[in-house]
Amino acid sequence: MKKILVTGALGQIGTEMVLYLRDLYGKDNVIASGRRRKEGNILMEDGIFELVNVTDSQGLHEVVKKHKINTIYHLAAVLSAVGESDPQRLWDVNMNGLYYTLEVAREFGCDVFIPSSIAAFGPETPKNNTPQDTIQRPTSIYGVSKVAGELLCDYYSAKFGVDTRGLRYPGIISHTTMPGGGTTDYAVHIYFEAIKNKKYTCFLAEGTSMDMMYMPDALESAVQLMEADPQKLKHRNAFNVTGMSFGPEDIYAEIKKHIPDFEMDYDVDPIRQAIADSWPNSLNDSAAREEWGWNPKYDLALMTEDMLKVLREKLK
Ligand code: AKB
Repeated sequence: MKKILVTGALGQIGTEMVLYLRDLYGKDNVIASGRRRKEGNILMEDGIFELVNVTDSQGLHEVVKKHKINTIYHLAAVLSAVGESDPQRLWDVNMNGLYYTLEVAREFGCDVFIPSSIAAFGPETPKNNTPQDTIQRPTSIYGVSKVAGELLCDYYSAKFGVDTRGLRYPGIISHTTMPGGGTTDYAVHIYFEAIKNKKYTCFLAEGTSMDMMYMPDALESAVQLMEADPQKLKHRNAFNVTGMSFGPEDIYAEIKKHIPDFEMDYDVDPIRQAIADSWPNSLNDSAAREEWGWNPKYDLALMTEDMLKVLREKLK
């Protein structure tokens, strides 16, 4: 029987991951955790929520012990754009948080899911059809923490036998919880603004292509990887995965098919633009497809249809 702890449960992916895992494994077997409570949030009312700051190893240790946790979905992290304004805090949360998680996993024999990111690549990486195994010299502190995290997971897996698995997530698009301070966030904001104001000012320039994925595919991919036969996995901790690749002008054109009077202009943020320019345009995810059957369901057209349908209801 799985007993799962989700760190960073109040974040964009965490909130939906907890609900998804509870559906699969049972409400009482999935413990949500975060560094503060958020009254009114569904996770405060339905199932167990524990206060856990991942930079406090003792607190993490106590919760894992108390609930006899055997699997950790470690989602607590500071994202790319906000990380550039406080690199020291990013390092503390992303690196010390991961180190304490791996240590507690080693001690209690837990399996660990840890997302890496397209940020693990850099300007010297081949930009198009980016291979699974290639140059990784990221220039953002977030990217540096992601490469270091991939390596640390490889180490814990080889040295201590901790079953660590991970995906290089692209930008994740969802309608439930807003992302907090990423470079790909525009692709979420644009849908909300299209419904609310029929106008959006994009902080990335036209032609900035990046990989993206719709939340249902992101949730399914994590569980699919965690349930995959270990004998078949050659790349445990850092699978390239993507659902689609587009730039601001493509998502704008797709939304405009549904909202003809939607308008978009540009006010480029140099910090986020520099980060986006250092990331790939499109990933090659054939290793994930071959080793554990990755097969995303949503492309830009299907995702846009669904996002607009849900948000129209929600923002009515
Ligand atoms: C970000 O933009 O920082 C994240 C990511 C791609 O890891 N969404």
